[in-house]
Amino acid sequence: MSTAGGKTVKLILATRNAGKVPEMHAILVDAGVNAEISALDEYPDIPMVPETEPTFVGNALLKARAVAAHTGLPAIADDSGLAVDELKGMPGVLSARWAGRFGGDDQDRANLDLLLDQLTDTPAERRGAQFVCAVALVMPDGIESVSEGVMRGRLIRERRGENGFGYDPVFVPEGDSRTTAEMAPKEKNEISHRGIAFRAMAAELAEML
Ligand code: ITT
Repeated sequence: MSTAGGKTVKLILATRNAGKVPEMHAILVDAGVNAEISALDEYPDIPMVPETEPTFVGNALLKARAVAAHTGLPAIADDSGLAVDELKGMPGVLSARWAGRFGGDDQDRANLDLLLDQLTDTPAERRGAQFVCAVALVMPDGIESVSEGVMRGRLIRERRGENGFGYDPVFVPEGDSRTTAEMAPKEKNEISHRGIAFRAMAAELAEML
């Protein structure tokens, strides 16, 4: 395995979703960084930071700064969402709670039902949208770096596919005819806003070390 400077770097990924850790690890290894990554479930005493900023970059920085300050380790955080052309970029940073606060599986279903309702009268040529992801890296010495990824596409009228989460069942990326819920996870990562942003951040980190 190739590593930056041959040493292992310890990182905290500011998420309670432990499933993101192996994905991040693989992207870092590809960039030549051998990292030992922990998620927040290993630090139960770190308080949840409310995502109060109006931008993805702002929220990602909020989370990464809080975790770096608390642990003294390099911290990575992401924020993402769907920006719909017809809704002037919304739900944007409100994507996770667009239909209000439901929790659990009902949350994604309610968010998507509401979005489809809102776009009922919107014709095909105005159904453009993009997924956006911002990733922030905050080093203990205060150095910060932000990377963004965008995946453009269009919204269809009915759900298709079982993979993914959130708005995936109605999002068809540019250049494809399937929704991102009809793609294998690896295939989606290659073109996704999150994949693009994380790979850019991994390259930045490789440079810093
Ligand atoms: P964390 O903040 O704890 O990481 P989260 O995924 O709920 O979890 P976000 O604030 O990043 O938090 O919200 C992203 C929302 O945007 C998510 O709930 C989805 O509704 C939507 N979203 C983001 N990326 C998506 C993707 O790849 N596919 C489908 N929906 C996505």
